[in-house]
Amino acid sequence: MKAKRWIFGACLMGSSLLVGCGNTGGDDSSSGAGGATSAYGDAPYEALQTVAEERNLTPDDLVAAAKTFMPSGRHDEYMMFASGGHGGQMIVIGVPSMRILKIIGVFTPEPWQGYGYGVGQDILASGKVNGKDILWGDTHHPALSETAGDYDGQFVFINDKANARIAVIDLRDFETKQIVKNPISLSDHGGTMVTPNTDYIIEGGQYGHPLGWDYAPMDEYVEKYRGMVTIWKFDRKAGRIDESQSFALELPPYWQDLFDAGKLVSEGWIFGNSFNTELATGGVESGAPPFEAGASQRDNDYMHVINLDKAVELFKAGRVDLIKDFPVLSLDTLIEEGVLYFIPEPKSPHGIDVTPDGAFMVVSGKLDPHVTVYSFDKIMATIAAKNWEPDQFGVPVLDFDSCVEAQIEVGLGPLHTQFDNLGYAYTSLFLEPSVARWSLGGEAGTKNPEADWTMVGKVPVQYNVGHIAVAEGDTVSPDGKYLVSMNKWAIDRFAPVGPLLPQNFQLVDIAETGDTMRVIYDMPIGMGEPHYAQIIKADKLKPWDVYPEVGWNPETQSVRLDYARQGKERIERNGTTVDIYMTAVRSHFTPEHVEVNEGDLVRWHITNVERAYDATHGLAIPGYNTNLSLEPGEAQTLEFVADKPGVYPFYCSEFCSALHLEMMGYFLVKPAE
Ligand code: CUK
Ligand code: CUA
Repeated sequence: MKAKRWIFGACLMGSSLLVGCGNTGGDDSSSGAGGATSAYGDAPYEALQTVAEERNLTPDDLVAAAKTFMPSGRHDEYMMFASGGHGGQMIVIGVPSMRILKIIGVFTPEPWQGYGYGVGQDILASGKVNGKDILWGDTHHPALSETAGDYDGQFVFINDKANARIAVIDLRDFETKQIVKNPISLSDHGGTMVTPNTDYIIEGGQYGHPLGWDYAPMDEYVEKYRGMVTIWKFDRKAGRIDESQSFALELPPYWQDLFDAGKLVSEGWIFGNSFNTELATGGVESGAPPFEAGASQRDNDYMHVINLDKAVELFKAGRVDLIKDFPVLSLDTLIEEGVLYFIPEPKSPHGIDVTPDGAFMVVSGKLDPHVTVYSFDKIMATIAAKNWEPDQFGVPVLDFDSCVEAQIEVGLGPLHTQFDNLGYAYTSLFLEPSVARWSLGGEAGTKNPEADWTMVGKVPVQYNVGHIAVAEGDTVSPDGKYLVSMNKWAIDRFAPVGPLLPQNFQLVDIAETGDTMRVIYDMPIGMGEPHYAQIIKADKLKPWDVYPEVGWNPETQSVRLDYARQGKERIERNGTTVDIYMTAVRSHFTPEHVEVNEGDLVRWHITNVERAYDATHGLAIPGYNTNLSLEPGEAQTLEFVADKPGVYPFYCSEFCSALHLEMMGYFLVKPAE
């Protein structure tokens, strides 16, 4: 037998790798997974072997393929919500198949969903900055809504680092419902993270600047520049952030990086990390150290420990200053009332992650090969003992040794940490690049065979990993099983597509204990630079098949008052305002002729009156930058001035039926005399 005939070799040795290989006849019970008759007749395993040989696949390749292959019609066990980076969207991906299911327009117009071309216009407009339309965002951290610390599948939030905005996406229809602009900050990064019952959404700042966007010269950095964290109140019933119940905390102008919310024992507290406690202000052109050196001089930066419950109390008691009409708890108030504490953390950290039991906070310094684990109990004891020294702003800096539980050497360039169901933590190592697995201590440490707080193993990834995401990894009870490594560099992984390469999401099988971790899939992400993602059990999501009622307005999640009804289609003129009431159903628009005069204000109300699953229609109007996606039941209103005379064939942009091409009409704009 030739060495490459390994499949049957394994089979003959009694391996259970190939189910039923001893009987490849027509017997349903043994001719393959699910017992179906094979399309390859009575020799499916020979066919598999031929493929393996022709394509030079190893047995490991075949196992990886089997683990990630999703047969037609079968659904993934998990769904991943990944940021779209500077593409400004959110990407929904099935796990383990890594198939893209949807790209949700968030800060960026998305024509396929009609988002920003009629529908969503108001939502995008609410994200204006200084009255300017900002039609992109740099999305970093999605956060699924939680109930009692567990993803509940109702909402997902995401930040825009570039403009300090937060978006709310409703998972009943997977559409963006709200964009909130931070009134005092131009830059955010430590968002979004939610508290265990999604009462609050956390948005930390990033680069220090005068709060409220005022001007101050760089040499007034220490006096005038500030950091911040904003606490947005989420109204779950309304499905919206309630800006009137939201507030911010003034922080020193260290660059706040990421935040995480306490849970279980640490619920009511939030934790952040920072870099540039050097207060470097750059200026390489005039001989000052460049930022990357200036901000990396000290051995320590400061972890931020914030008593959120107390901050909320102070806000409710009115202990705030107003900056641009937004309530802010001043640094002095935070210090006076014992809301804010710092703890030294190793050099230039990136990321902070609270363990599932809420007992430990994990920080890693990009320039330090360790992860540092802080104990919540010890932090509380250190605060109670007043074991601190003030920093230059007067914030108590707690004694490092009294707060630290463990330091574990994991490797070069540690960034972000995730947790699983086996009592392991995983830390991305940007420089190696690989993902390290290490064992937790405390309660969680009893779930795996290793000693507490020890390095267990590593899996190399390709290449330069940023965040990692474990299934249900940010909850109080992670599922483990799968980890996705979000790699910044792809170099040789995919066929070249010019100098701009896709990012590489690698799926890692982490179901076994010890140092066994296997990369089982490479997925190119050809849009934006996804930073973080969260992975939820798919059966927690209960999206609508069709909108609950005909005439539905997805922006408000309620029926429109004056939607276009079937049988009541019409065109109404009132002076120079023309209201068009139109319906769409397979395979026609009613009415099909719409004539207005040059200069008329057109209000085009259109309803998809279908009740059939997936019977979506579009409305594309040439020359007017318009495309709607009308899901079954959806009603929309477009408004524009008919400023250019002509004949505009409008049409349905979703291939909805055999007569879809005929689903069109004429919009005529008659020239003024
Ligand atoms: S960040 Cu991009 S890899 Cu914005 Cu959370 Cu770390
Ligand atoms: Cu309706 Cu195509």
